[in-house]
This record gives sequence, C-alpha cells and structure tokens, in this order.
Amino acid sequence: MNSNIITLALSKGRIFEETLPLLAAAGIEVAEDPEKTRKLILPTNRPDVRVVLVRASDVPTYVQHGGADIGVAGKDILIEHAASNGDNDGLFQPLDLNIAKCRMSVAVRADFDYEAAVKQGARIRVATKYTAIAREHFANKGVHVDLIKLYGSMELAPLTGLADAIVDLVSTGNTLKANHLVEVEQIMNISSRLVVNQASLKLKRDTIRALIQAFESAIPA
Ligand code: PRT
Ligand code: MG
Repeated sequence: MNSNIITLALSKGRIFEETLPLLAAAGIEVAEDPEKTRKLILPTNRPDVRVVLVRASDVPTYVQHGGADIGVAGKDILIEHAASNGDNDGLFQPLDLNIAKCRMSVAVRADFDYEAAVKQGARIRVATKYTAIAREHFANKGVHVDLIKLYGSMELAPLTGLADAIVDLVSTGNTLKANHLVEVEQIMNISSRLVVNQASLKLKRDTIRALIQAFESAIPA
C-alpha cells in the first residue's frame, strides 16, 4: 500500500453517485465519470487521493487486506462478508453514511400464503444472495428453510418454482411489483458505511481523520 496516497474503494452506480457529495465536503472531486471510462483507478483533484472501482461485494475485501485504505459498503455486504470470512477483523467502521438506503425483506408470490406455510411449520425454500442474513432471520423465527444461493435476479426464483420465497433488497418496491411479488417481512434497514483499514488508520491517521470528519459533516438526514 502506497504510504502517501489514500486509496478509496467504491462500487459503480448508486454508491459512487451517493458518495460524491460526501467527497465534495472533503474537497475531493473525482476527475472521471465511471460510467464513461474503462479505467479502474480514477484520479481526483487531490494528488493524495485516488478512487478504485470494484464490485460492491469486493469493497470489504480490498479494505480489510489493504488494497484500499478506505471504502464505502452496504450493511448487507458487510454482514455477508463477515459471515463468509469468519470476521471483519482489521475493518474499522467509523460511520454510517446514511446513503444507498433500502431494506432487506422477505418476498413471495402474491398467491403464496406465507403466514400459513410458516404457521404449519412447513419447510420453505428460500432463494437469496444473502445467505447469512436469511439463515439468521429464519433461525430466529424457528422456521425451517432450505436456502438456495443465487447471485442475482432473485425475483425470478418464486416465478419459476425454484423457491417459495426470496430474501432481497427492496427500495422503491417497483421490482417486486413488476414481478407480482409481495413483501411479507422486513428483516432490517440497510444503509452504507464508511470502512477503514485499521493499519491505514494508524499510518495515515491525520489524513484519514480529516476525511472522516468531512464525511460526517455531510451525511444526509
Ligand atoms: O450489481 P452488482 O452485482 O455488481 O453488485 P450489487 O448489486 O451488490 O451492487 P449495487 O451497486 O447494485 O448495490 C450496492 C449497494 O447498494 C447494495 O449493497 C445495497 O447496500 C445498496 N442498495 C440500495 C441496493 C438497493 N438500494 C437496491 N434497490 N442494492 C440493490 N438494490 C436492488 C435490489 O437487489 C433489487 O433487485 O434493486 C432492486 C430493487 O429495487 P426497487 O427500487 O425496485 O425496490
Ligand atoms: Mg446490482
């Protein structure tokens, strides 16, 4: 890890877009638009700060292992990362940035009687990308589930008979509606957090502290 430069890991899309105002509060402007360039390392107006573009689920890995000093990741991603890696050691989470907000929910086909299935103690098949969150949710409810791991388009699973229910992120609810699914349970609210490599926090303390303070001052209500 370069000791003079701060490397910030972001994913393209909503996290990048919603992080821009926080960066602006720290006097940082990203020099290129990630949707228009093929570059994976984006310089900023500050010679000591650069952005690396990674998959949302890779942000904790980059920061934990020092490929980036800081990053922004959803609570969903952080929980799943901890579960599949055993821990979030070396990953300091100083701020909830209150951006990229949504909720983790259980959804079923409109014609599936979820309450009855749960009450009868039936085993239900649940498709999700978020297996750790789903496993814990149903274990706490005492509901037996067969988890089916998917990497995307969860909404398709109940429509094709692959699963009875899905656990997925919902923001407007439009995707569920368009696929004739209904939200039957909200598991948790989700927002994105600032994550910091613990060694970087020590080695680049002043710069990172200043960034944390600037971000904190610009967190949306
Ligand atoms: O897309 P890719 O597979 O690379 O990765 P990703 O989907 O993990 O990343 P990205 O950029 O799509 O999402 C990054 C983070 O944004 C997630 O980890 C969440 O913390 C947060 N976030 C906030 C969301 C949403 N809102 C959201 N609505 N992530 C995904 N969605 C999806 C959801 O999975 C569903 O398919 O949008 C669809 C539902 O949206 P509505 O508005 O129709 O309800
Ligand atoms: Mg996505």
